[in-house]
Amino acid sequence: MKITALAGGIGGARFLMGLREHAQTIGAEVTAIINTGDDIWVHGVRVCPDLDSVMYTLGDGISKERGWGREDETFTVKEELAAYGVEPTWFGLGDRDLATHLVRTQALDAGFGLAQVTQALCDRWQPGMRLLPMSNERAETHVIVDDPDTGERRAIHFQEWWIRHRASLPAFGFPMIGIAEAMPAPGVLEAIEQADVIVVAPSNPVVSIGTILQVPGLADALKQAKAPIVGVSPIIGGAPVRGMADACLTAIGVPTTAHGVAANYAARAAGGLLDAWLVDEQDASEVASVRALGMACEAIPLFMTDVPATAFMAASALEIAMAARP
Ligand code: FO1
Repeated sequence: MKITALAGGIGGARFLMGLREHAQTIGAEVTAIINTGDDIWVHGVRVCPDLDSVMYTLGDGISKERGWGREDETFTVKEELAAYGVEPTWFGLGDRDLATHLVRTQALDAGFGLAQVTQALCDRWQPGMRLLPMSNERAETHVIVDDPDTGERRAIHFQEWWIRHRASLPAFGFPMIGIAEAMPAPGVLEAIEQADVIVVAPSNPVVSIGTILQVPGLADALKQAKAPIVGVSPIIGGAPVRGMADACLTAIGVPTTAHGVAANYAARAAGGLLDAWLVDEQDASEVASVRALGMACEAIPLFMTDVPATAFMAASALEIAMAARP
């Protein structure tokens, strides 16, 4: 069986741990298509936060307390850069993490595509699945805000909004600079076409999954896929489990509910993405209204408390997907 997942960073990485566990028990192979809209050039190196969060998490090198960057990390280079007054001082560039960015940047400079570079980095980390960037091209999420100092409305990089401002500035849109010229990375369309099941991880629906869906050709490939597509709600009890998906959903006028996110993705029967949707038991009251959207829906425990719990979520996702096969 071939499973293809769409995922972003921290929440996506945790979900992929469970999906890998379950895939190993059923002998399935997994390809994860990862959001690269968060990517950024800082201090002369290319940083891919979601690819790195997934790679480090699956490779057991992640900082468990932060959910990003490396465990046993130090920030000496960051301190030295700040001593020179070099911006952005708000970006948490770790010393161990820097090695990943240096290797990636040198390979990109040598002309290798991000998909190839990711595969090379994974030779070390052995994530137990194939990790693919959504695109090799640069398409960076920006956020339209009112500048807190001048009051003028302008676009800032997603990372500045997320890290420097903790997503506290009201967002008026999430333009992806360069998305029109982006293409699905090598292997992405094949992973969608050849999948037996496609799983949308409980990542941020706007700036992780929504960005993947904006890569030209990708959403159409999903709509035409033979595989059923199942999503896992990132919203439980009206709130994101972690991260700031609520700030993003509000910005695009979507209610921060399990139903609201399902409606935003929409049912494939209605020209949208999903054949099935898993919600947490706290949101069981929304199951009927999600089914009314034209997709299958079940309520199960969705807190990713540990790998076995997450593996159960993954198993349940595959089960409801196969039952909802279009
Ligand atoms: N998140 C923070 O909250 N503060 C940081 O300083 C920070 C640095 C950072 C460096 C590398 C990296 O791969 C991720 C980093 N993140 C940081 C997380 C990142 O901003 C988010 O994980 C994603 O972009 C959103 O999913």
